[in-house]
Amino acid sequence: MSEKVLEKLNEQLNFEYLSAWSYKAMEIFAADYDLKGFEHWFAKQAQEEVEHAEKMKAFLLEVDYKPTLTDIKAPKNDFSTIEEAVKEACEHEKEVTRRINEIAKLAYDEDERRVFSFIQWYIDEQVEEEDNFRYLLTRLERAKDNWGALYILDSELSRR
Ligand code: OFO
Repeated sequence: MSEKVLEKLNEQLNFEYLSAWSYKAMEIFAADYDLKGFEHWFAKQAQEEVEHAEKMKAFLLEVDYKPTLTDIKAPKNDFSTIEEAVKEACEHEKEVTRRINEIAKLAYDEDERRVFSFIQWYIDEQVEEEDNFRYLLTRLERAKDNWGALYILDSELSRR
């Protein structure tokens, strides 16, 4: 199999852990900000990111490539508002989509059909990921400094 494609997938496996790490930092920020719904929501999101990484790990092992874990860059820990944290998450997800698309393109160019097929799940998943964060950001932008609206949203998020 193309080493180049597998290395790229391994790089993404590490990036998925970085996503989990970033959302863990947002979970802690939300907890410290007394927004329990957001705390819960980010905790779930971090869990999902670990699942994304695990799925890649399993695939790489199945095709006889041993995954390597690298350093994880410290995430941003402080934000001035919860809106700023969610805005940062939105940008992060756009970056994930860009990277996933890059893997799909490389797999296609290298005629690596198993990776091309495998990565389709992530392409679809990113539609939902970006939509979730955009929805949250829109609601936050509309709530602005209205704490009543923010608490309604917070309680909604605790049901994720
Ligand atoms: Fe793994 O999708 Fe978000 O980052």
